[in-house]
Amino acid sequence: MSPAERLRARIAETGLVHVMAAHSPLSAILAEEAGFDGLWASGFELSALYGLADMSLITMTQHLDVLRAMAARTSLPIVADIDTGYGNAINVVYAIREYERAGASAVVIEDKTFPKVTSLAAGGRQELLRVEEFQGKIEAAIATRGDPAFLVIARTEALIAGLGQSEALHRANAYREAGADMILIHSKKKNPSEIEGFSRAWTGAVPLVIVPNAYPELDAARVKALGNIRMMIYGNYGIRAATTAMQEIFRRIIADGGVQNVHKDILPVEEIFRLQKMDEVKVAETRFLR
Ligand code: SPV
Ligand code: MG
Repeated sequence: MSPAERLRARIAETGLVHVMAAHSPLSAILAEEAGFDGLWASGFELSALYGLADMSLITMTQHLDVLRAMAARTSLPIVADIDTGYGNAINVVYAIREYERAGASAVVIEDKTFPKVTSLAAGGRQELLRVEEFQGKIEAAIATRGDPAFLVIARTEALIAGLGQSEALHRANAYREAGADMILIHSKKKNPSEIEGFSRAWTGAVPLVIVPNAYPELDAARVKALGNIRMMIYGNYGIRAATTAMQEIFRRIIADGGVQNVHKDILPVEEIFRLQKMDEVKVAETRFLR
């Protein structure tokens, strides 16, 4: 089975897959060891890793390089966050070829104009594409994929743009008609009311994807009860967790005037050796170095 087929099979088998954001091969390895079903090659996380705002500043090449490196180090299916698809439908054709070749099993394309503005920022300038134009981008993605199991997920930012549920439903239906395999519905409201309302109103034939960053109380049990959400993406938890740990430890090293205290509160280097598969290197050394 291709990774994309495995992702589809896992969705069918469990009814709800848990996809963890990753911004590096190491974070991808940690997500796989923790037991997630897939990886989210998050634009937000990679932008943050570069110390940049998530506003189409990272190039497709930079994103592909990290995705390829993640695919080389894990066996989990990767859902690529390709933002707006890097331009129009022609750019989408090129992007789909490149992402499939790099090892992605799915893409999420959002209906904002390029350059996109990150969704969760207060007062973000959120401009949406004409529905017909975005349908063309979805059709381009579907027509281009080589593996029919490769998932094309259409993301509507109608709620993020403040356009309300009926516009979100209208757009989601139009994207489903264009062939989208799933619809990602996003909200920046601090509670899940918009998402729960959308899910209850959604009678479309394709399942939903959510990214519960702004409304963390919407856990798997509540999601399962809604009945039509099949994928939960933990969209910025990897970079926030890593930043939490580094911020605390770095500050303590300065405050303590050395590493004499923090060393016992962080992983020993042997654990990093394990993640680097140093054991395999040792075997190869014994075998080949003469
Ligand atoms: C990302 O992780 O890049 C996302 C999710 O697209 S969010 O940042 O919440 O828009
Ligand atoms: Mg993103």
